[in-house]
Amino acid sequence: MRRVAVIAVLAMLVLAVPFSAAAAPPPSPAPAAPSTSAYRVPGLDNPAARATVLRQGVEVLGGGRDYLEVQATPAQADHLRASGLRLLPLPAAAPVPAAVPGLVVPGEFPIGYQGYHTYRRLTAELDALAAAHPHQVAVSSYGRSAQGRPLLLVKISDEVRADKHEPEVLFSCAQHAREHLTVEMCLHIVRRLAQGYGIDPAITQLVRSRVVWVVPMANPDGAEYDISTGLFGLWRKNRQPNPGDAEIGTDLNRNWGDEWACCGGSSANPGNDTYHGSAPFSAPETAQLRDWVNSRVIHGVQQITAHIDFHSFSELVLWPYGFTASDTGPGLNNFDAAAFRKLGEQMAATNGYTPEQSSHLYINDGSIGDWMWAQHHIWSYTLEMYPTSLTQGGFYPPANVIERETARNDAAVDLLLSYADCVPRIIGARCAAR
Ligand code: CXA
Ligand code: ZN
Repeated sequence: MRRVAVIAVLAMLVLAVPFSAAAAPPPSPAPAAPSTSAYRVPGLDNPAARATVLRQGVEVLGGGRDYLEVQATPAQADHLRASGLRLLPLPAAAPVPAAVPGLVVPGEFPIGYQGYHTYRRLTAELDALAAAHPHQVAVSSYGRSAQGRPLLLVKISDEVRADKHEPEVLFSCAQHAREHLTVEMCLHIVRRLAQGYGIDPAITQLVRSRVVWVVPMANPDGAEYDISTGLFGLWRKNRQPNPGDAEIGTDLNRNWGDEWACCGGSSANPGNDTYHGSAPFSAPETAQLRDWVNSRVIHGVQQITAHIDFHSFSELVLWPYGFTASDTGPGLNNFDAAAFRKLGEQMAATNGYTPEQSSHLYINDGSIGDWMWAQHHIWSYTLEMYPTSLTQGGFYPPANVIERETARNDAAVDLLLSYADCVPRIIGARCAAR
């Protein structure tokens, strides 16, 4: 019934009938959990207090060293209060933008967000960049999404058509559908390297000595779904059906094959936002990105040495492992942990983010970073972008922050690129000659 009403409203809007914001359709095309509210939970400066929150099964939206922002049902909120925690009410996680009457266009970003790129606009801009810089930028795909969209891959190099023997660095964005600011981050990286090459000496030097790969929208079906009504849907997962279950989607950043579903850092319930999928790499989006990363092993040597997976929000620099609270783990010794920490701290010093091992935020299993390290010893970081709180827009900051908040990471990106020949150099260690 409601669906019919929504379609009727949208049909009217397509006919360009203005309407007041009060008559807007519900913000979420598919509310994940009925009657949940968002709260900030302060005072979580120790693992025990954080565990109390996470045990309730609330949805974590963001957080820092001593707080989490969560989406909770009334019953969960009561439990948390009963265990002595303070819950500060927050604005809705998916804002209904623009209190002024305006047009809502299905499949487009709302008013105030039109600087963001839909999949179609992203493709067009990348093609234009490749056409303007044919020797430095090449656009291809590493497969297709569950709904058949080409999964975009950008290569940037001084001789993009050659297979050069240089350290390779990967930047990936938007595994999570609603984290649209990260798409802008990846696009910013491509633009800056392409347009700065031959003009800015530091950029020219980086592009000459590295091969840069960019996956600007790892989850295009989810990103498009999130704006499909013209208002934000707070969608996180991909859009793959789950056989035998009405709930849609897998959390791509719980679907990677290292210690998959091992440790309570993901959900076995297809209706949950951190559903890990039916098996490791059950999502076509992760399986094909895995295959492509594996294909960069040449003569037994993985060419990619360093990686950033961009997320939002919380302003954090995170590193493996996520599946264990321990600083070390299989294939990750004290020495590796020290290098991860040192470079993470140095990146954080450039952008003002908070650096920490990812499991210290919360235990997460099946993430991309754990797999990149465990499988390939790629120095993989997760950057959680602006803002730090739902009160500043959460997943949906307005488009007027895009320029500032993407440029904010330029120095961190350059630092990772500059160490990509030998990350342990940062703690004074040496690397084997390539
Ligand atoms: C994250 C990612 C990778 C390792 C540790 C933590 C955070 C990320 C997530 O849960 O996948 N947070 S987010 N963007 O809010 O979903
Ligand atoms: Zn994310």
